[in-house]
Amino acid sequence: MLTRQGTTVAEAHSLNLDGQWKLSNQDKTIHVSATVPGQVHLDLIQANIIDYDPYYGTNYVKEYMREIIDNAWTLEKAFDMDQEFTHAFLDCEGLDTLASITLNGTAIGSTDNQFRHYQFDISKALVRKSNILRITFDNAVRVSKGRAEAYPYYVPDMFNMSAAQHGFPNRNFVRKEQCSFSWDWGPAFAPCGIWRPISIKLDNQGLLAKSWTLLTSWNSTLDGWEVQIRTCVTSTRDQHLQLKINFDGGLPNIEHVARITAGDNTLQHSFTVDRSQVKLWWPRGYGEQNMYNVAASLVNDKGSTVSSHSFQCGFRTCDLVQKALASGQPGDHFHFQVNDVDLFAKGANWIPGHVFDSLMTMEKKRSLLQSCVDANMNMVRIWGGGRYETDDFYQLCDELGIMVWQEFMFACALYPTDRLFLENVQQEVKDQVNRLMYHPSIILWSGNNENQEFMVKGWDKATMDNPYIFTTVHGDHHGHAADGGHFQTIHIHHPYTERYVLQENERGLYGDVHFYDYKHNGLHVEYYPKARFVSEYGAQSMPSFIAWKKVSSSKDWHPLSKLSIHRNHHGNGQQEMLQQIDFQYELPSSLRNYFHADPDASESMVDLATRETLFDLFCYLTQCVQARSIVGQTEHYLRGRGTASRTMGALYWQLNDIWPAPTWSSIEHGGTWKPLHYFIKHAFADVLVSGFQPQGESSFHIHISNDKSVSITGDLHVKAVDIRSGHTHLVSSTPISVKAYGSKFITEFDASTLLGNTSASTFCLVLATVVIGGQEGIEQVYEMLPQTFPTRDAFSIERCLTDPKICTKIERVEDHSNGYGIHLSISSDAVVGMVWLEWRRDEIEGHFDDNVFWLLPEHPKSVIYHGKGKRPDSILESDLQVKSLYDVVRCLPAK
Ligand code: BMA
Repeated sequence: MLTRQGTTVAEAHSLNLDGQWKLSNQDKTIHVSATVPGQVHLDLIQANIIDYDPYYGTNYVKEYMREIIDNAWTLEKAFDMDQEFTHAFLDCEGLDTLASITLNGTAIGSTDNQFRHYQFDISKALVRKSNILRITFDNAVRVSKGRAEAYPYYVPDMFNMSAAQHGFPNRNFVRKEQCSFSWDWGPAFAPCGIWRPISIKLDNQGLLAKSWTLLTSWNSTLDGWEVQIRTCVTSTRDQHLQLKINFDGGLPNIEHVARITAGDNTLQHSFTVDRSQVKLWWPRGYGEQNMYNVAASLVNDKGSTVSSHSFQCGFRTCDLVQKALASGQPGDHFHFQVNDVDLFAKGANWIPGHVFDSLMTMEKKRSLLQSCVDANMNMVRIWGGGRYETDDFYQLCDELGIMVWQEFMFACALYPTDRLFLENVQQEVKDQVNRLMYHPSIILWSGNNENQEFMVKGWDKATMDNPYIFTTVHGDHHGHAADGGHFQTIHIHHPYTERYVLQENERGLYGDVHFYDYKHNGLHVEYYPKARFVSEYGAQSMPSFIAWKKVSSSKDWHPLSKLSIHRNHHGNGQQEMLQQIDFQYELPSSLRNYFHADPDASESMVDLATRETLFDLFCYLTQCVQARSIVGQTEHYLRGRGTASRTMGALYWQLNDIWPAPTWSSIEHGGTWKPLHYFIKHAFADVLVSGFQPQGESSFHIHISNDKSVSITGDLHVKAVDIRSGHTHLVSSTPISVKAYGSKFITEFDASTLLGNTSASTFCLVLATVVIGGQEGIEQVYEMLPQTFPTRDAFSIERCLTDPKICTKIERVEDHSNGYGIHLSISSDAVVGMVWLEWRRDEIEGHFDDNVFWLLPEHPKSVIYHGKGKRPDSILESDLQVKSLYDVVRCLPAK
């Protein structure tokens, strides 16, 4: 059960203002009911003023969508105040973004930052009966544009210059979710509204606690854990206050008395907890996620508890090791060390899960994070172009043992550096760090996404012409650079200078690396960087056709249709996916011609039913090539741990989607796993058997990576499988031993050894199985994802000409407390590649334990589907849709 950070006693002295409000536009032609927290768009949908799905087709660029942004919107709430108070403040956990607030006609304040927690003193304006609170939101797109124009120099923001994004420029001039102005995977809605809870907080017997923070940190001098607790209070009088801190789990209870004065005070108390008393918090796979409940309260000099607050905290150390390598070797280390253990970070990048944040429920976040766990990840990177997540999100990461690389919300741009802007940012940073610092899962606060790279590499000419202007603090106001005044230069520090100025092949020696290559075959290992830590790498794929169908109509079902191109915000993305398919699969020429045809001409090439089938196959093929490329790259990084690259992190781009569109995600909007997610699950397993062909060699190498805390010993069995006959023959059995957290080369085979007993001259499948004798004599079997050999050439799909007659059978269905399992067996008459299972019924939600695999004749495979929630009635085999490479051959266009 989630217990979130929360205030208890103060709740009696507060008024929750969430719930129903009224919404109106600037000229008062619209009056509708509104829900808070929320976004104006959602209220307009609820009231049927927007009577279509903004995510359908090209609706997101409809004129009315842009008019909503142009308007100013007022949210209004009427309420009575029944409780006694001396002090009151309006507590706004998040206003998006440019808000002016009045209470009973009196101006209370204004806001200019979506990510700040604003508190306004309303002690004088608040009355007992019929209060009217009004919050008006200005147009963020217009205001940011005005600021950019008035600014003394041009401050570039890369991504909005791309027409393919159908978005707005100048996002860097407003502290608002940067991708809400559009991104290369997302639409521009620039929503506004009260997006986080809002309430009124009242004093309790003259005392009002405005905030509570908690930090646990290791103090080597004291050889113990330092716990620091802080609360900011406003008091009507001088008084003594007792601060009480109660831990569970056998940790000491603390009482501390402090004298405060009338007005604002900060009460802070630190104490040490002995190391022997604490059970450490560990990332998943390394130990338990031990957490402690902390209840803090303030008791006044009359013995009454006047405020209280609770946290759930953990104890762990974390270092980002960046020391130089031993003498003579170039570069620095770059890896995380938690509780003194060096960790390989396995994970993905997290983006906002919906344009309208209030639709991104906790249940959806939980399901995504659980999908990270199910795919053996231990880290997510909260990318800097989105939003800081809710407390519950981080609490879930704490509980699941998922480490969080948390960025501040700046991405792919340079930013103003006048004092007003920087002060606003400084406050944002304080608010977010104070809110979240007690979470053990947050192991890094990172400044931004790719801004230094933007600067140093000169993505915009302006940064080359005058780089220093962007790293100098100046001026007191927006639009007024200091003239001759006090200048302060921000330096771009080591290792970022080295990381960006070195030659391409040396950059991986410092810091973390982002790597994208759309030009070459994604399976070619020689293009992957040899780097310490790769915090982004990725390739695009389509969403499933099932998902795409819901946002499109039949005329859009072609790889190069207007809609396909419109919704792919990465310019040239559709062509690049077609090219990757051609690199990796030798399609029948008629199919290839159809995919590459002019979309209008393609309509006359096939009938509607075939068009639908072919587009479905296109979506499937993009997902197959994405999975193969990205898992190939991931395995390269995992093998890199045991090499001179010293790779210790692989976070691919991107975990999730903001809407249904062609993007880099491994989980599509709605939660369905793409093939990539299933492949990643194999790659990130504790023990990985990884096969690949090194550059320029015809031999096939096998590595084993062991991410367990103990060494493994066992045997590696390698078999070659004849694709045509399905015949399997054992090539070799090799004893293996890999140390804890190690990775090493085991053996290699030349092509003739592998192909020896097969009828084919160039292709076979390689099956590698490691059998590990466990301590209790338990055997574990790991299968390498079968790869075509040689992987370096396109696999001719026409090799799969035998109809495999895939047969699926539901063996049994079982209900669990919060879901159900469907046990399936799948068999085939011939070797068949990339067998992909999906349910046709929307109400079946969950994922398979394995999917997208090679199936061998006479080797039926058992698969379990883990369904969420209540099991739908009568699930049948016919509800299952099965695709494979054989379908690609079978479904040729007529001409
Ligand atoms: C990186 C990311 C994102 C982007 C992705 C794909 O630059 O940081 O900004 O979406 O690549 O282009």
